[in-house]
Amino acid sequence: MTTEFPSKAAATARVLGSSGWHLWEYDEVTSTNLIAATLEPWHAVRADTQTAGRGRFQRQWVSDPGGLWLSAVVPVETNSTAWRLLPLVAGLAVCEVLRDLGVPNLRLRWPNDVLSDNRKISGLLIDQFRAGRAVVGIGVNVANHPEVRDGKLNGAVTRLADFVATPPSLSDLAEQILIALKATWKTALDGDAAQLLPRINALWNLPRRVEVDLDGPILRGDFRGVDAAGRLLLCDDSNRFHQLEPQEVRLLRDTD
Ligand code: BT5
Repeated sequence: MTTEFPSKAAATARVLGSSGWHLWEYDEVTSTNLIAATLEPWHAVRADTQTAGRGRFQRQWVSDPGGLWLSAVVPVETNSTAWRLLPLVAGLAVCEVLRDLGVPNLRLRWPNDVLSDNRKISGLLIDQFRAGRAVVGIGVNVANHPEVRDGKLNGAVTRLADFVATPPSLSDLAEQILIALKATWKTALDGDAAQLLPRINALWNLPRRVEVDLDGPILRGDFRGVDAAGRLLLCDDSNRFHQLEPQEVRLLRDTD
């Protein structure tokens, strides 16, 4: 993956109050994750649109105007416990900000989707371009309509404006999410991930029947949440208990 420069350079990064975040804002980029790739920790990139927004496995992420397309650089030791928890800790931050703004029935879908009433409102994509830091890509539908660009998304997506008469500006929403992310991520970095677990596990709507694709073998059973090491906990239909490393799990499908 090559890192890129935006079509129109932002003049300077805006310092976000006392949070320590620096926010670079652009009109249009390929992907905010690629722009953030060369930045230092606690720098973030927001763009009004992305021409090559990405999901996992090189899936396309529709990034039409009116949505929040944000990438935040955070410090992390590769393969540490905190590293394995990063998608969940970031998802927690996004969920809590959206909940406080008034989005109802929020839940996480393993590993990186945020749903409201089973419709996707946000997706996260973690990249690592350099040792010691990760890029947390966060897409949130705010007032945009991705289903207009991709008809397959009809009925499967929702947006902040469906619930909140006057959503915050995209810059303000970026700031709120960055502040929440820093708070949750610092807790994980300090080795206190266990403190976040009840908040993360409350977001799966447990118990939940699932099918887990281990890149070939399929396990069926009850999803029991995650543990403090970031492992997915599953009790299969033969009553066997599994602690699955995140990288073992290609897909977790709800079956209820
Ligand atoms: C994700 O991937 O959900 C991660 C999306 C991350 C997007 C952010 S935006 C800022 C940063 N820069 C990037 O280039 N990416 C990150 P995944 O779980 O693979 O889901 C992708 C699937 O979500 C697609 O195949 C569609 O089905 C669906 N999708 C695409 N655009 C969507 C949208 N705007 N809202 C809801 N669902 C969408």
